[in-house]
Amino acid sequence: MSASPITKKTICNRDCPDACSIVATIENDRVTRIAGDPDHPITQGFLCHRTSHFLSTQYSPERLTSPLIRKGRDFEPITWDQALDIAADRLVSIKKQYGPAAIFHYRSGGTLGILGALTDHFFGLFGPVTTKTGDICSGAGDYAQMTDFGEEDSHDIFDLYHSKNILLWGKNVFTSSPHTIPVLKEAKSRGASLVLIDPVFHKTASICDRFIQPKPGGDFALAMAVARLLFERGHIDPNAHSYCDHLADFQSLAVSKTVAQHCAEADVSPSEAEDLADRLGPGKPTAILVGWGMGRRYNGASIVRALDALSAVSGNIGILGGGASFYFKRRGAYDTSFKDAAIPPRTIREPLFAADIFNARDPEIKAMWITAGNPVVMLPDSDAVARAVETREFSVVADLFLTDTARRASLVLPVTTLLEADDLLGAYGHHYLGVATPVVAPPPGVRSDLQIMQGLAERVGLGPALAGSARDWKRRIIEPRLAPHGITLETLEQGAVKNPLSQPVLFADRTFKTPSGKVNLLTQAPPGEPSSSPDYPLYWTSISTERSQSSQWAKPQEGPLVVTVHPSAANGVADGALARVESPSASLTVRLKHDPKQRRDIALAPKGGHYDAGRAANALITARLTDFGEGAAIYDDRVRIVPV
Ligand SMILES: Nc1nc2c(c(=O)[nH]1)N[C@H]1C(S)=C(S)[C@@H](COP(=O)(O)OP(=O)(O)OC[C@H]3O[C@@H](n4cnc5c(=O)[nH]c(N)nc54)[C@H](O)[C@@H]3O)O[C@H]1N2
Ligand SMILES: Nc1nc2c(c(=O)[nH]1)N[C@H]1C(S)=C(S)[C@@H](COP(=O)(O)OP(=O)(O)OC[C@H]3O[C@@H](n4cnc5c(=O)[nH]c(N)nc54)[C@H](O)[C@@H]3O)O[C@H]1N2
Ligand SMILES: [Mo]
Repeated sequence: MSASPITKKTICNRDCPDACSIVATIENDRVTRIAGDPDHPITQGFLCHRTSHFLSTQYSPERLTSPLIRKGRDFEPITWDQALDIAADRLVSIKKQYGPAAIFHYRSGGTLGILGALTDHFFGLFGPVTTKTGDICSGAGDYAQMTDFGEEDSHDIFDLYHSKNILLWGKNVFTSSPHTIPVLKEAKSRGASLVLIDPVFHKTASICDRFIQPKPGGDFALAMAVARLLFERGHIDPNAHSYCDHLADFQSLAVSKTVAQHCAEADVSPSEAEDLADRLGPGKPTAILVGWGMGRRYNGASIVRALDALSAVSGNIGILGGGASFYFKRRGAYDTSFKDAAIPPRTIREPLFAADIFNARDPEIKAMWITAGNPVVMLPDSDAVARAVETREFSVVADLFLTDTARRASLVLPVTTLLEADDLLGAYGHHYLGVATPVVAPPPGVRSDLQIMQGLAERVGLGPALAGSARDWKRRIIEPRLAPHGITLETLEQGAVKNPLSQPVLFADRTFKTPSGKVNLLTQAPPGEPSSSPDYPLYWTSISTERSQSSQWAKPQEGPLVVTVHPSAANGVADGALARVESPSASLTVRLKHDPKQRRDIALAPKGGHYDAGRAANALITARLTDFGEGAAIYDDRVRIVPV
């Protein structure tokens, strides 16, 4: 007899600003439907494309349900006891022979669950081992905001209802944070005007009143044009000197070129810069929503610093409806300081993953533990990353699938999905906190990351340090900061709660967490872009698509990667025809799509195409750092289209 359907709620743990509340329908222990929670203030009853299709991933026949050990070129299933015994033996012996620095622990964004901190904790206690530094995703932007404001957080998302202008500066909300759209639409209906500034034409332009399409990375020059206009037209906040350091030097930087020169560099018209200056000045309050993509450029940190400066000098910082919002402090309410005592003996810079691994000496990196990441696909210079994984003495990958990275490991451990997760979540696109509660049990043979680390800890004498159920750990992490505000695990289990430590308006008192207490305005232009050959005229721009979460596709992908260019950049290749995309050192076969709305200097591809299938954008991307912050300049490689 079949049981009647029940519903259960959980919070999505994907690497996404939205952290949605999901309502799952369960029949006979199987999830038959997932939908957005109508009671969650941000989710508002709908899910994104990729997560609405998640049940095919949840119940995919490809999902791993047993640990796998490498045997030559193949894998064989083994039991969990065998797998954990092998892992413990190898890690202990490598540590003994070479020291803990010979082990590299790499954790990425497969789940943003806060309990991931326990994996870090294990490796801190076991070693400390080598860990990653820098950040492929937001290193440059994080650096910029911390340098300028000493703090990285945002206004309450609903403060946008106070804005007269909202600048979506390098932000594709339709793809990357669809739950911002209802807020933007409501702000618009209350009178706000929306502007998109993005070299790529995309759907977000459709909800904006104006679309400015600068040269890739031209935002710094555009911001300087706007700054110069603000100074010339008297739109600098009269009190700016009282809360900004280096105002005169910033002004010198802005006036070092004419508005026309800055605009030519940015490839925009002076009237576009004037429009932005009017919005930031007399058009106040103006919120700048700083996107994540711009930071992934040579001059990425300087661009974000320039936007911070525009907001500050125009007096939009610290006011209702203003702010330069880049990131919401998603971990701020939670206390994971238990892991902070461990100081890694050395670090591998994430954007330079392969080179730093190959160059590591005394000791070399002998073992690697990869959790919640698919670096072969998602880090630049895929070929080198693949070799770096393949050539270790011992490498472990904890994942749901035999990914391009897992396929190169010695040992693969199957983990739980977002519907099976038992965890705590914050969000980097709003201030609501929530708990992930399993809506179904994982299939037999699958374990959570916590269970894996606990199994390993028991085998190496660290059992007591990691002991406790997921709920015990949630309680321990919630209590220190939230209990004083009357929020417990039980409160969060009732439904999402706004982080009581967050501010409705950030820096409302115009004091900043910098050493001087003032905004640290930038005073220098970034180093120029390295020269590139005219033979490779197109910026290789591989960005988020609604159809995947990084390398996790809603549906299996077949055929060549689809690359979009302006018709005049197609080098004679017809719309829909096959072509080669070539960089100076590598190439991919792709299917070309024409789009007259794109710039003539861009070749657009989705990020996350699989490597062994010949679809990985990162196979054409050079590993290099951004100007500051150890981010990755992954959108600045040049390619050309060649007929096949
Ligand atoms: N569907 C889906 N959603 C996702 C993800 C996904 O893979 N798929 N990824 C998640 C992740 S990992 C993150 S970090 C977040 C944010 O993910 P991101 O993809 O970083 O999000 P956005 O900031 O919305 O989009 C980047 C935007 O920056 C623009 N851009 C690139 N270079 C420049 C430039 O030089 N100047 C300007 N002005 N704009 C530029 C791109 O054209 C693009 O529109 O979203 C998450 N959401
Ligand atoms: N060319 C190019 N490269 C990029 C980007 C780009 O725009 N262009 N974007 C960059 C950005 S913003 C980011 S954040 C990174 C993302 O890089 P990654 O974080 O490496 O991205 P994913 O492909 O999502 O890999 C996450 C893996 O975790 C697995 N996973 C899911 N849930 C769990 C779990 O609970 N536990 C464990 N152990 N594993 C789990 C998934 O199956 C998946 O294989 O990529 C960066 N790389
Ligand atoms: Mo990211």
